Amino acid sequence: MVPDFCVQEVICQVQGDTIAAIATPLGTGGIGIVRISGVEAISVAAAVFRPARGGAVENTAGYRVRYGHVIDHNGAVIDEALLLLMRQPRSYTGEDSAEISCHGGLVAVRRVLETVLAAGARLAKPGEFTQRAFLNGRIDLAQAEAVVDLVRAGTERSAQVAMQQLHGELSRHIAQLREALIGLVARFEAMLDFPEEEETAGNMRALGDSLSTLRCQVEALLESARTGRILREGLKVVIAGKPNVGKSSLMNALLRQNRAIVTDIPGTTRDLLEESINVSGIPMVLLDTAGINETDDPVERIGVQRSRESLLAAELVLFVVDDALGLDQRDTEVAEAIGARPTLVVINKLDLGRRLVDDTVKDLVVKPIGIVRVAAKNGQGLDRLRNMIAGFVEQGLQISQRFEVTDERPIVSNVRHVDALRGTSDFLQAALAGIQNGMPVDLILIDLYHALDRLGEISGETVREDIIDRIFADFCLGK
Ligand SMILES: Nc1nc2c(ncn2[C@@H]2O[C@H](COP(=O)(O)OP(=O)(O)OP(=O)(O)O)[C@@H](O)[C@H]2O)c(=O)[nH]1
Ligand SMILES: [Mg+2]
Repeated sequence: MVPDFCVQEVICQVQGDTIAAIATPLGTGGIGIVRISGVEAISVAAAVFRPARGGAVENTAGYRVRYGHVIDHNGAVIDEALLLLMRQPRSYTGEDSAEISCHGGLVAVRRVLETVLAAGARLAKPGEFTQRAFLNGRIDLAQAEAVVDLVRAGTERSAQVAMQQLHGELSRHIAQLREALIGLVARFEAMLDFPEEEETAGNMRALGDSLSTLRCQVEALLESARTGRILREGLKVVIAGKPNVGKSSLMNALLRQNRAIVTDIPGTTRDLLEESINVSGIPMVLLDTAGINETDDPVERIGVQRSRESLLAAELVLFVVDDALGLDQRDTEVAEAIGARPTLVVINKLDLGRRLVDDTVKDLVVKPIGIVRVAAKNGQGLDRLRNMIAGFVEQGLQISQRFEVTDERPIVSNVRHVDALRGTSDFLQAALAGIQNGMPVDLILIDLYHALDRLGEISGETVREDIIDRIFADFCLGK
């Protein structure tokens, strides 16, 4: 147990040099905010800010807004502004901090920042404010990452997940799992110390059961990751089919804009076209591809290759066939390229006639999740298609939502966390296999120590420094 005064001392020690950055987006806007943090934050603020009603800036209470002017070292007025001081440890970074709200726009905020830098602060690196919050123990790594996710969230659902993580729900859950694992490790270690007393078959079985339960909990978190990833990055939906069936027309119709070039010449689309759309609050990344086709044209060949590659990562395929043209060998080839990915069959050009029988098309596909007739050209049937896409995602989401409600498991949405959880699960599995095969306790313990390390990476307890640096480098400036 660390005595309180020590903690206080640590907090004082990690007050870093004084950093500053513009925290609002660059561009025309009503207000711009310059943020300052570090051991001299308050004296830097005092050097550049003159309160309208006089009095020393240093004496201003925390969380009290003051009105005044930003002045340069000659006393010239740079801007009219509001100043807010936050004293350590009660600030975002845990250090003394100040925020100057000045006029927005490209020039005004930049001039205020320059004045602040001239008064002794240095320009912050991307993510440095949040990194200090992490180093000062205000938030753990998972929470810091949630800050980025929240700022970048493109839909309400993804923002909710990020907010949940920022509040520490994931961190608390991971901490519980870690505590349980530490408890189990202690029991294994006790076996090493007192082998005669502890290492009975019954004892081993009980420990194995507890480990197995723990691993199930880790796996359940991993299962939630699919939902989390979709909410963060969007479901990958690939539009595939032979040339000229109307893939690009379908892309445009779904986007409600003329994004892709449409012509009656087969082989119009040569490259992948990617756009984000939102179906019932669920983000999706829609990909239009070159028609899959044997061809001698070198450019089209590359396009076809890319189409095939994009299918590998598809989470849902819209397999477009042409109702007027009917099926041929090329459709079979497309179906083969799609393989076992969930496939919605879209029979296009409904307006030109009904040649295709549902079942013959469906039979081509390994994993059909539905079939729908549309006319991409005039929008017929598109609402049904949208509903079917949304239905497919909702089905997947419900599974994780059930987890969330009954077990109060948070959703994991970060690739790094998924990787750490997978590693944890693998090491737990190895330990379980060790128990089953009657391995010596010290060997089982090695796997458990690894599992503990991997689990601790999520909150940042056991993560390498270069990884921490990389995480924060991904932040925007001023965060
Ligand atoms: N009548 C009718 N024509 C359509 C429909 N959808 C697309 N077309 C026409 O079919 C032709 C091909 O459309 P595209 O959208 O370029 O087809 P694609 O599958 O992207 O073709 P590639 O990029 O060459 O593989 C165009 O002339 C479109 O106007 C439809 O619903 N009805
Ligand atoms: Mg096209």
